[in-house]
Amino acid sequence: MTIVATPESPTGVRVSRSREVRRATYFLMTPENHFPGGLPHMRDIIVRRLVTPRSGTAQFGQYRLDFAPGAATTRPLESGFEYFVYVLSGTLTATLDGESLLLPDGGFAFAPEGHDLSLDWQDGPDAQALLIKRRYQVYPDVAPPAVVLGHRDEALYLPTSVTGVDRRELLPTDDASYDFNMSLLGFSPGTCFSKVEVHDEEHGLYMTSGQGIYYLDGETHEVTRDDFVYMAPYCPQSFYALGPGYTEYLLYKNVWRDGF
Ligand code: UGY
Ligand code: MN
Repeated sequence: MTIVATPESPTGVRVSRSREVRRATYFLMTPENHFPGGLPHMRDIIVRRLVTPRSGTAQFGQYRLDFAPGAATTRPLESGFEYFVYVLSGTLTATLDGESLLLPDGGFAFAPEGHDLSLDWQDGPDAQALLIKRRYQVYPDVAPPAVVLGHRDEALYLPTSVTGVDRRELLPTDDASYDFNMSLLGFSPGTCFSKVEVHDEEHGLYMTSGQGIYYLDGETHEVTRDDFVYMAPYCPQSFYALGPGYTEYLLYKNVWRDGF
């Protein structure tokens, strides 16, 4: 395959063409392949399906939602699922069980299964958000999770084993009621994980800033802003941040269950 360096990336960052890749244990999808689509009851919202269970292994859906002025869900999101929404840019109104709340960029909301969530564009420029959709995995004698609302700026930085690598958790990680985590991982230029991870959990990774090299199951790939990476269970993975500037990604990870 020929790799051609080009300055014409939609994100304005100099990257190589032909970066899309799909392997048995992962895939990388760049903005060129964030195909616009829709879902019922989402008026004027462009739905870019980044991963769904149709990928073969993923047990969740992750979408980028683009809201033009006036765009809105015309009724609460499909019932029978839990949802997490994170605003990338612009402002949304999230209505949760009838109560409305402004979500500026960096704001997020978690709606457990059985709670109604609607999303509307709010005044201002177009808005973009990420949405996670999945079936809640009930576990005997574990209480269902509660609604969570917040903003990235309120999330605590947790220490990691590597200087220059930060981690912020947007959902409780020590409560087995929550069957997935959403984490913001931040990297100073030149930092990297201290090992290649292999674990039972799967990931949906969305690059929110910066760039770097992702090691995935024996190969390395350039990743940059607005790229999406799906990692199946047991996909060997590691990251090296290049800079310039801070690199960050939002990471989905299923937790507290064992897949039976
Ligand atoms: O928590 C994680 O599994 C995380 N360190 N993985 C990753 O960023 N690929
Ligand atoms: Mn991991």
